[in-house]
Formats: sequence, C-alpha cells, structure tokens
Amino acid sequence: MRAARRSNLVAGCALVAGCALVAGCTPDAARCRDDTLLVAVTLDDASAQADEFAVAITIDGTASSQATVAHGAGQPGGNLLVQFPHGYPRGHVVVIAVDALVAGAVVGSGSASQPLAASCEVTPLTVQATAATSDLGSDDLDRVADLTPPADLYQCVPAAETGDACFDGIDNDCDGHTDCDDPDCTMAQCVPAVGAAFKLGITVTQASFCPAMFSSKSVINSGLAPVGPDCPATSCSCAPAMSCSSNATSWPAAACSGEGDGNSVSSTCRGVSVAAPTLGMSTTAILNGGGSCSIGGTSSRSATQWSSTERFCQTSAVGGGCASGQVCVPRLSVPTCAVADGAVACDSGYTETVGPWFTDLTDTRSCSCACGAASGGACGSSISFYASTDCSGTATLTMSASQNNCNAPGTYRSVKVIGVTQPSCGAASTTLGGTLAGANRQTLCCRP
Ligand SMILES: [Ca+2]
Ligand SMILES: [Ca+2]
Repeated sequence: MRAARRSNLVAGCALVAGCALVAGCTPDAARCRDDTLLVAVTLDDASAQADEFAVAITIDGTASSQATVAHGAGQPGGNLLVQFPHGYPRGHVVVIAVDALVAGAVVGSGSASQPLAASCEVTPLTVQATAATSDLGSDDLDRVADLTPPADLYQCVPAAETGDACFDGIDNDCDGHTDCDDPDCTMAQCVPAVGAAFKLGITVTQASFCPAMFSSKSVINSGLAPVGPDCPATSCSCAPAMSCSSNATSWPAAACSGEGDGNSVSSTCRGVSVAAPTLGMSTTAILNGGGSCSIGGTSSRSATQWSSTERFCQTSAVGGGCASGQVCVPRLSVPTCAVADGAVACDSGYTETVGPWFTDLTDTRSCSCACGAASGGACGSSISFYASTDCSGTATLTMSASQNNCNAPGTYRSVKVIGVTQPSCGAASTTLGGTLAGANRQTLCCRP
C-alpha cells in the first residue's frame, strides 16, 4: 500500500490536492494524471492578491465538497488537482467554484463546469474581481504574507480492499488501485461489459443455491419434449360389431295367413310387438352389412420434461478498476454468463450457449382415441325369439333365415340374429391436436 497523501474534502465526493495555485504550478495539460480533474486557474489582479481560496466542488449538482487552499499573494495563477477517492465519476459533470479571499473577504470569484469523459480532464477557470471588491488595491493586501503551499490538507484513511470492497468502485486501501486493479482483489476479474438487455452472472444446477454476491434470478430450460408419446393409447378401446339385418312376420291366423305384422331384426337385441295370440312366424334372408369397430376409452396428453435446466444467478458485485469496456466481477471456477429476455445477439466476448432457453412452456395438446379397421366377422344363419324383452333367458323359438313356421303359437317380446361372429379390430391409436412449445424465450451467453 502506497502512503499517498491527499486532500480529502468530503468523503465520497472529491478532493483537492497537490500543488495548488502556487509558484511552479503553471496551467499545463501535461500535468494531468489519470482519474483526476486538472483545473487551470487564471487570476485577475485583485484575485492574485488573495491569501486563500475557498473551493467548492459539486458532482451533478449534488454531493458538494468544500475546502480552502492557501495562496502566495501575487501569483497570477496555478493548478487545482481534483481527485476522487471513491472512484472516478466518469460520465458525470463536475462544477468547480472558486472564491478568492483576502483576510476572509471575497475579492474575486469564478467557476467552471466539466463533464468527465476521459480518464483525465483539464478545464480552465478564471477568477475575476467581484463588484464590491474590484476597487481593492494591492496596497491593502501588503500585510498578506506568502503562505506555505498547502500540499495536503487531509490524509486518506485506508481500509481493507477485499471482499465486497473489491466491487465498490473505490480505492479503499489508498494504494492507487481500485477494485480489479488492486492486487489484493484476487477474487475479482475483469470481463467484457454487457448491454442493458443482459444481466451478468453465472449458471448453477437448478438444485443449487447461488454463491455469495449472487442472487437467483431465473430458472432457464431447453430441450422441451413429452415424456413418451404425446398421447398414450393405453386407455383407448375398440368394440367390434356386425351389421346383420332380417325381418320376421307374425301371423294371427293358421297357415301364416291373414294380415301379417312385420318386425325388423338385427344382430343386436330389439323388442318386438307381436299381436297375440301368434299362430305363425316367417323370416326373410339375413343380410350381412359388414363389421365395424366403435371407439371407447380416453387418451390424456403425457407429462413434459426439459433436457437441460439451469439456475441463473445474477451478480450485484460489479466494480471498477478495469479497462474501458470491461467491468469487475467475482472470479469463480465457472465462466461468467449473461442472460437476456428474448432472442438477442450476444455482446462481444460472449458466445451463445445452445438452447433455445425458456422460463416457461405452453401446452395446448389434446388427444383422442382412434380404432383400426374391422376385418372378418360373419352374421350366422338363425333368428331367435324370446319371451323376455331383452333377449335374456332361453329362446322360445329359433328359426332359420327365409323360413315359414306356421305352427308357432306363443308370445314373443324380443328378437335377434344369433350365431354372429364378431370382426377383428385394428390396434387402437390416438390423434394429437394442439402444440407443446417453450415460452418466455431467453438468450444465454457465456465467456469461453
Ligand atoms: Ca474497492
Ligand atoms: Ca486499492
């Protein structure tokens, strides 16, 4: 740690140090040092007689700092060196106001404003007589003796520059090195800065906690797929059926005479209304209408899974002490990464990690069962009549197709074609509607 001495005006703002408005310190841009502001002060005759200068420094209109700087009367100008113990406020505007004082009375004043763009800036400042004191003559100031150049007013108070102090933009231990630039900050590293769309951090496994100086920001996933088929067919069923049709006519008079009462007959039981007493029955041919398979059961969409899931931990520790275009972040055994919403091109120095990545998914899949075609099957050649209404119990009359039975008294309430051989059904399958897709797209870019 270098035993630097400097003038500390107000902690956190700025300080004035070095040769100030004294002989030998002519305005000279070549004197400008990194991370300082050199104010080249020119004095008019009245101000040159000042024994002291009151200096006020303001950054962005706030955080005002004030100090007094002694002056050797008669010197026409000099330099004020403004330092920034808590980090060079690049991008901000510094305003310097100087009052020239003789025995505590203001004899001149001036100010200058300077944006801090480069690592060192030089700005001119002219101190001129104020209206009230412009008529002061040098004779009035004879009593002002030359003052010792006020090289330093205060000293920097060093503190440890480790841990969080490596990311605060301050040269904490006063060795002239800030954050990543300080050899004490071995756990810090400079990495390329990223655009506003990105958050800097690292990735860990989903089950892991984020390390110190990092906070969990999101869980990102890639490789979305269903677990197994989208629509399992295991709960689908197919019921085979044969279409067989005929007709049965009951007769109220002997010898199948009189006015017959026709009833359609199929391979499934159906009720009949037969005039009683029935004395005869006749049937027609059995027609084979073919086999069919009716769909039963349900199919539900399968669960989903990601092939890769990562937790993104964003770091709040972003310090200084790096070259332009770089920032100081914690050094870990894993590469520094950056995450952005949407599909965004990676910043220079970072490579996109194959995804795409998402924080969520949208699942609009719907499933339905389907059956294969029916094959085979036959209708048989007989028709049975039952006294029950649902073809239960023993058939009370069974007839071949295209037969007359003119001596078949009885009561018949249901009828069907019997001896049917059911067809075979092809394997049940499913159909898929809708889609499964990742949602809330993310871009993950990492250092090599
Ligand atoms: Ca620091
Ligand atoms: Ca340091």
